[in-house]
Amino acid sequence: MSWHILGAGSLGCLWAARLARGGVPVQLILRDSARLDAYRCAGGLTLVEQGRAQRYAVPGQTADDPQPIRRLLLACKAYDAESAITGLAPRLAPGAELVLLQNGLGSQEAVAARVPQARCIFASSTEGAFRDGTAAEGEWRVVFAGQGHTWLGDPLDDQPPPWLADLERSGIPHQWSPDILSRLWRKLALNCAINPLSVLYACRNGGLSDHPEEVATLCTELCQLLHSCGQPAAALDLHADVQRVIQATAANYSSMHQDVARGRRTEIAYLLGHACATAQRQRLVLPHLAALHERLVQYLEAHGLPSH
Ligand code: NAD
Ligand code: KPL
Repeated sequence: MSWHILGAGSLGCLWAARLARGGVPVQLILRDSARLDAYRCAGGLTLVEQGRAQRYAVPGQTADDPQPIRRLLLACKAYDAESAITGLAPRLAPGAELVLLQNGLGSQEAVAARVPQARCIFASSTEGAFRDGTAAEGEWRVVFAGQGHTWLGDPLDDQPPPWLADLERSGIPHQWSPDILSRLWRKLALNCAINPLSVLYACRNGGLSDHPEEVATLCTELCQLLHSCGQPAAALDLHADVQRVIQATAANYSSMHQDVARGRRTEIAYLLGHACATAQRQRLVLPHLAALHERLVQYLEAHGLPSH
């Protein structure tokens, strides 16, 4: 059974190349026929691993292709997920399964509400990849920059799907996680404690060691939020973990910092925005988190970037 992957970006291409290499049938869904033509002209996608580039002629198609979709990896940004699935909904076969690879929270529920007939599996990944736009192959050249792991789970059904064998065969490190929401909340909390400050102080993650009290206060409020959302496990030792990540990634710029530096839209609405909206819905007052959100919104607007 073929996989479809929507989003020929960093993670979409990383998954497509490995599935194809593992002998798993896979199709890439591109935005429109102009991009499909350009992709075909490039001869497929190129994955660079440990400095070695290899091309994979993964077949491409557009969203209006008539082929039914049974298994879909949604590999776009969180802010594109709902509209992307709306375009594909008529193609979903009965019993279709979707893997939602978006960072943060909020987009998964929006997608699931659009396609109630499909099983939605949420994913959280620590793998790292980026598009090497400077190369001749253009935007379909992806560099696998960071080994990591992908956790997959379904908040409504803890039975793992049989196709995890495809990931095994393709060398995609993964684990079925019966408590995927806890994992997504924990990642969201880490991102909320680090990414906005790294943007506002224009620093690498390690630069946050100069602001220990601010980080600690945010962690306290994030823990309050996690408890009030029924996610106490995601709050466990959050502050120590944030400090560990700051040290371990001291030389790196956070993903939000990188987006802002490149003039790209951020996923703020699904990270800090989602945290603040959830707190507000629960009438939970988290003043430092709210003030951080406000500062970030103003910063993004001042830099001509969407703040939602
Ligand atoms: P990306 O921007 O590199 O790729 C997304 C692709 O989706 C783009 O090519 C875009 O054109 C395409 N797209 C959007 N809407 C579409 C539509 N309707 N039809 C067809 N194509 C469409 O993004 P990415 O870096 O691969 O990130 C995807 C998600 O994974 C994000 O939520 C990100 O936070 C998360 N993530 C990324 C990494 C990483 O290292 N890149 C690591 C962990 C998590
Ligand atoms: O995930 C991250 C990101 O940059 O998005 C880390 C490194 C954990 C910082 O929040």
